[in-house]
Amino acid sequence: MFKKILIANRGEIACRVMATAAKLGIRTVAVYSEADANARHVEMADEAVLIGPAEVAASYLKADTLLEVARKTGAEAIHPGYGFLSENAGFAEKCADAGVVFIGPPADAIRAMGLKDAAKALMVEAGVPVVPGYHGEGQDPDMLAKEAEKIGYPVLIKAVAGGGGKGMRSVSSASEFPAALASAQREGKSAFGDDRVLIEKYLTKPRHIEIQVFADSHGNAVHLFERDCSLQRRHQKVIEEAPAPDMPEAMREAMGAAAVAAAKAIGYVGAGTIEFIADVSNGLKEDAFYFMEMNTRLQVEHPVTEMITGQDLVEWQLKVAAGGKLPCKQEELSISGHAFEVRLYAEDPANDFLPATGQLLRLRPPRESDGVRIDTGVREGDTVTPFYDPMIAKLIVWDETREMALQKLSASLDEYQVAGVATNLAFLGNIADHPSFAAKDLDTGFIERFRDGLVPAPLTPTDEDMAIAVSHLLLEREKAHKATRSATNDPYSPWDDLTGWRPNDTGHDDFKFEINGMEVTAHIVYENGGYLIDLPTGVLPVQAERAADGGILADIAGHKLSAAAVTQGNKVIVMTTGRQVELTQIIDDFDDADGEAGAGAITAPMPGKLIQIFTEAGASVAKGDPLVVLEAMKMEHTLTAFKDGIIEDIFFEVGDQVDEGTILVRLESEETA
Ligand code: MV4
Repeated sequence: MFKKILIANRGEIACRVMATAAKLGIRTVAVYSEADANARHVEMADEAVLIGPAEVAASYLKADTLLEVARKTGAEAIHPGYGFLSENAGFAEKCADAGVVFIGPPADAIRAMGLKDAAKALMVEAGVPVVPGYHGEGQDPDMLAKEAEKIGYPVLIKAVAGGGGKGMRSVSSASEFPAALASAQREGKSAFGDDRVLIEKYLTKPRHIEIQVFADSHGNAVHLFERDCSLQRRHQKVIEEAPAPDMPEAMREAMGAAAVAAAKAIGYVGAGTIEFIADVSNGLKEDAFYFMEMNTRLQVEHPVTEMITGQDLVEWQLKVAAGGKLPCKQEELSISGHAFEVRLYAEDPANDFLPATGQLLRLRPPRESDGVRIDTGVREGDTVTPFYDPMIAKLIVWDETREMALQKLSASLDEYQVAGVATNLAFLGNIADHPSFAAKDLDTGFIERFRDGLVPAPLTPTDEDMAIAVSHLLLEREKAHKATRSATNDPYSPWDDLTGWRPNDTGHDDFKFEINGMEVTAHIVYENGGYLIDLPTGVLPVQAERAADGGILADIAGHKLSAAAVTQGNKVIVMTTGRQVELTQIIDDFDDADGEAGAGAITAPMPGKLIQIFTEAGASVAKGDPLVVLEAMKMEHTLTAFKDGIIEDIFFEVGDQVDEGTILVRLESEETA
């Protein structure tokens, strides 16, 4: 076995590979870009080497740099993860030339599967079923039109170099064919530099079912059953599961045998996936599945296979790459229970799923257990940048039956807390809770079909939400007082009493929110170590304290609940089980009753060291002006004025270490100053 490997990747997959390496006693070398200096995968590795700036072309895709790092650190092998260089035949070759083992298939196997028409021809030869159609050399438009007629409409035109749906056009009748062909050719040319196409029978209700295969360099090959990845949105997988619901045993055996035959036909070694498309207009049938393409890498969704087989696929990869035999024979492998994986993304479902960036102000995954697994490359406080895939984590659940696993998935999603950046968490929850998903009404059109019921609508804050938001603001204020007092070390501080809430002089406070375009005032009166919150709908007694995990333990009129909240500008994001709601605070007077840590304060968003101060007491600043620079976790964070005003006070000096939530600067409105 290797003593040391280099992981030529980042994020969750780099961490995933390192977890198995650690288990096997293999040292790891991480590589990182400037944007990833503080990333989890860097922290997990035994050593890490900076390879360039944030842009992937200048860092994670630099084949020569990676090989140079492997040489310098003495890494014997390179794990490419997925994406990046994982399916780059040239890189696999370069590794071989440099005497470094590429933990993946031989370059020839990658090439054989790179072009759709050649791959399809190889599969036909190996006896693997392919979608009826034309995948020959000829590209004359009239000839192609005749072939389409022969296949029978509807047909699908696919660019031979295509992938991810690019260069793909469905055609329902002969009259549409010429225009669709021209358009597929144009897209193939511009996206892949290749305008050749193939034509297939168009399956109108397909399921994406893929088989995990594994081969070693001793001529052995097995499959590890199937994954159903039918739930996709624009060719992005959203939920994967294993085994495929309602798959007849005869079909499973036929698909497994076809996949092993496919792997053997191309001299495959390592982990691979054979993607099939199954026509489900008449349910799953053992003679209605067709080869689509082969992915010559470990896939994002490999954990569902691990959960149902009990195998560690990265361990298999490492053993096979080191020249060993497959850990199991086919007859030693079996399916146990059912697993789901969901991909938690930083993206905004309300905004056409646009990728989102920002700091993960709160990131609390559900409790991990035998049946609940989280694969992630980020932690609370990290930033999702625009440079890389915006996946935050994969949540994988397992249970004895699909129904039980689905319930566990739903409960785990409800437990997840993530705020600071828009995510698809609620969208995933809506799928997990959808009756048609429970009813196994799966095909690649599911998400579009139920789109309106799946894309979450923003929630209107309830009284309880307001009570939690106010509790959060009060607790933050409390913490800031304590931090400021201990930092300034003023023995005569008026805040010496550490018990109960610290009311202002009048013993009450007002917090104002904008709810559905209306101003709603929450009037607070402190009482019995808690407070009464007077809302338009009535008065609620509230007790609240910080939980150990930074959440809030609240008792709202006798309803005890555990919640969490984060402040982001004038927004307070409140999280309770299965629910997240955003409240907008109206901050119109910085010097009124909401006191010292009210909106007039700039607080440290995380613990860190002050490394620069741009302003001074009495200075006039404009909204957006930089005030101080906080260095936290090797990154610099410039805190700016959130509005025009006058600096009333700066509590620290350059070099001071401050806790999260500490007031650093007080900013007064010009008019009230
Ligand atoms: C198809 C198809 C229907 N009929 N081929 C999409 C990407 C590429 N890998 C193959 N794809 C499809 N090929 C025929 N003959 C429907 C799709 C398809 C699809 C396939 C798998 C998962 C999701 C999909 C979403 C849309 C279309």
